[in-house]
Amino acid sequence: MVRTPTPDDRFSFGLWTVGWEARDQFGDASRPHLDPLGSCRRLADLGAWGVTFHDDDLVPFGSSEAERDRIVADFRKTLDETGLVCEMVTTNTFSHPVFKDGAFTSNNRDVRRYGLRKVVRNVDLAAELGAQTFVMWGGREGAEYDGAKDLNAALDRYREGIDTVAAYIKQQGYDLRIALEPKPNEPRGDIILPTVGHALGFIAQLEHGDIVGLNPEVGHEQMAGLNYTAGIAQALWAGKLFHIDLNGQRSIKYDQDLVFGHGDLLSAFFTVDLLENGFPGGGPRYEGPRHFDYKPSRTEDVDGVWASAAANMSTYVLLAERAAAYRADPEVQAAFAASRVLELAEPTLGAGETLTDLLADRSAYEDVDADALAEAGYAFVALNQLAVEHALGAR
Ligand code: GLT
Ligand code: MN
Ligand code: MN
Repeated sequence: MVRTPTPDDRFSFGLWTVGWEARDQFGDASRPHLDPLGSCRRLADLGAWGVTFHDDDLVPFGSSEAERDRIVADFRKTLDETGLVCEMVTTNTFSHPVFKDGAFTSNNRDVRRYGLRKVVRNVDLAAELGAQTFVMWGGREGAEYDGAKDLNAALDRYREGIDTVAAYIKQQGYDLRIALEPKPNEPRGDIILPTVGHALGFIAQLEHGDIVGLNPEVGHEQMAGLNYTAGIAQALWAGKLFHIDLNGQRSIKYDQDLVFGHGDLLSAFFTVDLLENGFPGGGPRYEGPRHFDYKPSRTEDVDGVWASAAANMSTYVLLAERAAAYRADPEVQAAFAASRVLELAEPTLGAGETLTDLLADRSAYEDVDADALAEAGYAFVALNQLAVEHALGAR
C-alpha cells in the first residue's frame, strides 16, 4: 500500500500539467478544457500542497484589466478555500507568435521590450500571491540555424533581461528568487542555456546572480543524455538549486514529460535519495517544493488526468520510503565503507599541510607501489545492487 500524500510532503503541480488538452504537433486536443480553479480543488483533494502557473494559464492572453482582476481574485479565494499555496509563478513567453524568435533574445528589439514588460508585470503578480520562486524557461530563446543568431549579442541581451528583472525584484523588496530552467532543444532547434552546466556558467556572469538559481527538469537533462541527479547535485553544491521540475523521460528523444518514475526508474530512485537524504557525507540540502511538471499522456481521458497526477506523488512517496530503507540498512552502510564512499569527504591535503609538505612526503609518491595501490576493487557493483534491491522492495 502506498501512503496517501499530505500537504507536509510539499508536492506541487503546474496548472498547465493537468490542464494540458493534449494538442500536439500531429493532432488536435484529445481532452476538454479544465477550469484552473477546479483543477486546484482536485489537486488539493489528492493531497497536493501547492500549485504553480504561467500568467496565461490563469488569465487568458489579451484579457482586459477588469477581467484579470476578477480572475486573480477568484484564484486567491480558491487558494484560501483549499489551503493550497502558490509557491511559484512563471511567464509564458513562448505561445504567442510574437515570441517566435524568443523574448529576451529576439532579434527584434520591439519584441524584447514587449517581453520584458510581460515578465515584469508577472513578477508583481507573483509577489502579490506570495510565490517565492519565479521560474524563467526560455524555450523560444534560441535558433534553428547557426547563422540566424549572433550568440554573443544574444547572451548579452539574455543577461540584460535577467539582470533587469532581478534588479526590479530587489528594488521592490520582494521575497522572490529567479530560477532559470535549462532545456537543450524543443521548441527551438537549439535553445540558449541548454543544460544545468550552461546555466550555472551564465549565472556567474550576472550582476544580480545572488538571487538567480536553477529549476532543472528531469526530462530536459535526460534529453541531452545527461544524468539529472548529477546535475542537481552540482546545482546544490553551487547553492543554486532553487526549485525542481520532476517528471519522466525515456532516453534522448522529444520532450516526453511522463509521470515521475515512468522514465528511468533507478535514476528517479537516486534523485529522491538525494532530495530526501542529502549527500552521503553531508553538505547542502534541497529545501524547496517537490514540484511536478509532467503531461498526462494524450491517450488519457479526464479520469486518467487525475490518476496520472496521483501517480507522480505515489511514485515519489514510494521511492522516498525505499531510499530511507536503503540508507538505514547496515549492509548498505558496510557497502559504503567497502566502496570508500565516505572517505571522499576527507580533504586530500591534511589540516595545515601545504603542497610543499606533500612534495616532501615520500610516502605519498616515491615509496608508493602504484600497482599495489591499484589492486583493490571499489565494489561499486555490489553497492548498486543493494540500491536496485531496495528500489524493488526486495529488502
Ligand atoms: C513549458 C515547459 C516547461 C516549463 C514551463 C515553465 S513552460 O510548459 O515545457 O518545462 O517548466 O515555464
Ligand atoms: Mn519544466
Ligand atoms: Mn519538459
